[in-house]
Amino acid sequence: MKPDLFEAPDYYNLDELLTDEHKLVRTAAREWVKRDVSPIIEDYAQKAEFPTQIIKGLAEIGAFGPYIPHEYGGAGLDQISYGLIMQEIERGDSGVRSTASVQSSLVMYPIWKYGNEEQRLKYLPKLASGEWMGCFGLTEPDHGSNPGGMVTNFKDMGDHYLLNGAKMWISNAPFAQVAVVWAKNEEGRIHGLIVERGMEGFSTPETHNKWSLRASATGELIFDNVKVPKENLLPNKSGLGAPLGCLDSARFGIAWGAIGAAMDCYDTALRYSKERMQFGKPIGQFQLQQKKLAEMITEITKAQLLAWKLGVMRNNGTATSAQISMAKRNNVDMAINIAREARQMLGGMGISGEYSIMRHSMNLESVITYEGTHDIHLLITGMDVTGLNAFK
Ligand code: TGC
Ligand code: FAD
Repeated sequence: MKPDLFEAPDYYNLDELLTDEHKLVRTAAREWVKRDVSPIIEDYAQKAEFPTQIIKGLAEIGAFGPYIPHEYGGAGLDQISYGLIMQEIERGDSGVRSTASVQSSLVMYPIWKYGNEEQRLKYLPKLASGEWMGCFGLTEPDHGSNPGGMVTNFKDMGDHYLLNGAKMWISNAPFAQVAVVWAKNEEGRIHGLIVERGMEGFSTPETHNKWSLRASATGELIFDNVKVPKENLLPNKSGLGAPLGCLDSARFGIAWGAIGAAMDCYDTALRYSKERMQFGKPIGQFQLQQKKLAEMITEITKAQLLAWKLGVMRNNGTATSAQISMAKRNNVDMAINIAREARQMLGGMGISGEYSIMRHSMNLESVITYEGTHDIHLLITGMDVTGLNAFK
């Protein structure tokens, strides 16, 4: 892969909206991505392998639980810092950002918010340091967009719970020590359970043949009469709103992350347009190529504003789930369109692993699907503005 010469676009001087701490956090993440991710990521994507050696670095830049309080090992940062870290990591690769999103928003967040103090102290510091990695099991083979229909279930056996069922498309599953799993009790109420690798009857087969998010490990979670200790139930929230609350946090991170992927594609295409000569001119001098670049920087700038304002609302606790949903949908859609246009600007080189664009483009096909598909998010906004529910 070519050397990483990334320069972040900031067309509206949005840096003025950031604090010194935001900029420091972003610089640390950006430098780490340049040093430890960019040089190796294309190789790992080609091999369809997650580079486990970067786990320590992810922990060091605060990517595991950025907003979890210090007392539990987190970085104690605000939501905009969390967003900026996700942006920088996804600038390197969406699959690496997935690993960090899952660990932070889908594993640490529910343990922090829905767990008891013993659970927080047992799991969060080890997850923050990367000593343990986690995964989040909501999606099932027959229940993706409609997680409320899940069939994974647990029975109260007196001194333990007996868990049965299966989850699929689970990021980090093949190497996670800890899984936060959503299952129904005998009354059909959804609860979160912490399942640990090594429990009898629990297996995590890896999913192969992915053309997208190849540097992220994806797998199934299979529960065959798994005895889960009673103290592993998350006691403080139940019902579908519990897993969906975690998704709010992860979708917020994705709204920022997608900007990173888009910025990388734009920056690569802009640089290429000044260097690549055709018809005796740099291709950036042709109006059609300028139109592409002009539209890209416009859309990136709009997405940056959306993410920043959402970060302010997350910081003061006023962001609604529907507002988060809109930003996830808009920003991922923006990024996937920019990746497609940027790829065309590089001509044949656009499909080569010499550049990051094709990898981003393929990755974003997962990002536009997971954490709620584009269509599901359109329907969430539709429901919010009309008051009419398309899902019922
Ligand atoms: P509905 O009846 O609307 O809601 C059930 C209960 O949940 C509450 N609720 C929420 N709470 C918190 N945050 C949200 N975003 C919430 N949305 C809804 C709601 O108020 C209600 O509470 P209560 O107290 O009245 O019971 O549920 P529904 O069954 O009609 O479904 C609605 C729908 C379709 C929007 C929802 O299920 C949905 O979002 N589906 C998409 C599924 C999804 O996003 N799956 C993601 C799996 S995890 C993943 O993809 C990780 S990728 C990780 C990576 O690698 O980065
Ligand atoms: P389906 O729900 O079957 O949807 C198929 C199509 O139907 C979509 O286009 C959808 O928009 C459309 N559709 C569905 N319902 C409606 C409707 N009511 N109206 C209109 N259109 C509709 N899940 C986890 O729990 N944990 C993870 O860590 C995780 N990681 C993932 C990693 C990857 C790489 C991928 C690809 C997925 C991951 N997922 C994870 C699962 C992801 O959240 C689901 O794939 C996603 O929610 C969609 O579910 P589905 O694939 O079953 O599609």
